[in-house]
Amino acid sequence: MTARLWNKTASLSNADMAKEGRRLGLRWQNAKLLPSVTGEGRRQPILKAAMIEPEESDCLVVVDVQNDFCPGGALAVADGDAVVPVINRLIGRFAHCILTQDWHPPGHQSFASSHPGGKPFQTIQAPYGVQTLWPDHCVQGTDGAAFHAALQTDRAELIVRKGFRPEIDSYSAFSENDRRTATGLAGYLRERGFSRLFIAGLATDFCVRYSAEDARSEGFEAVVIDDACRAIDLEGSLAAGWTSLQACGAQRIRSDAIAA
Ligand code: VGL
Ligand code: ZN
Repeated sequence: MTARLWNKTASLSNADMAKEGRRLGLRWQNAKLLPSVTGEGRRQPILKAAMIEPEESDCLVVVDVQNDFCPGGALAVADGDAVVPVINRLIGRFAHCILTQDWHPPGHQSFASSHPGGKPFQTIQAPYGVQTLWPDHCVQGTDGAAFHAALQTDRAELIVRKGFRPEIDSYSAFSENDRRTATGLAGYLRERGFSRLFIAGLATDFCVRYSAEDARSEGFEAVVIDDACRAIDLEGSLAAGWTSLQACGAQRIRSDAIAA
């Protein structure tokens, strides 16, 4: 399937077309510059860019779409529930999908309430490095830890739970915050033969970011679906996240780049 990106009256340079292709998250190498004739009879460039058609070796990774990260939840991400319809459409488009679930025991080390005088969003020095303190959230078995009720979870082939060790937080779906303890996901995905991961969910600047970065270090292609994510954005963490994602070779696309 192709998407016609451009058919304006003004002539556009190849560079501008490439820029627009990138803005829309389309792969320039799949794009063709075609001459055409407008109503005014002038030849105009039209960018025809291939939409992404999910393949057998692609897996959609849906990160932490849980009640506590949605409005009304303990660690609500602004507009967090807006990702649900977008992700539901994506789940219908991919042959394979997995979910992650933040899953903390009561009294978890990442909770501000576990530290005398600790305040949410403060940072502390954990044995493994700097750790942000959070409000109590996603406690195992609670409604806050459940997936958003409207999320279509039926076709998920795996649910990865993370953050269950009392002393270690885990943002990434692959590796806990000590950067040593593996969740086992890389091995699972490799054994399943996946090579490209499409990542969506909450929050862009924490669990989505670190999952995508670790996906890259584990040798997977990583594609972050921007409008299927929402951010916490603590002191510039969203901008820092995108910079870091770009540096590690993750792609950033919009969900409408994935064929309907
Ligand atoms: C997350 C903070 C604490 C996330 C999880 O899912 O991004 N953020 N726990
Ligand atoms: Zn957490």
